[in-house]
Amino acid sequence: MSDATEAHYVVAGMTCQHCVHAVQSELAAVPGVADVQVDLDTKQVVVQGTSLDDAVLRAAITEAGYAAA
Ligand SMILES: [Cu+2]
Repeated sequence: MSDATEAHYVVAGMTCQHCVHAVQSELAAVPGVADVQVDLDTKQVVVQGTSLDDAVLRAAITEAGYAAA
C-alpha cells in the first residue's frame, strides 16, 4: 500500500483503560484507520491506516474528550 501512513500524537489526560478505549474507539471510527495503538504510560497514540487526515484524527481525539499535542 503506497498511501499507507502513520500518525503519532501525545494525548494528555488519559489516566486509565477507559480513557484508552474512548480514544481508540473514536479514532477507529475515522475512515481509513486500520489500527490504533495507545500507550497509557507515555500517552503516545499511534494511528496506522491509509490516506489519514491529520485534522480529522485530531478532531476525533477532541471528540473523545482529550487533547492531542
Ligand atoms: Cu480513564
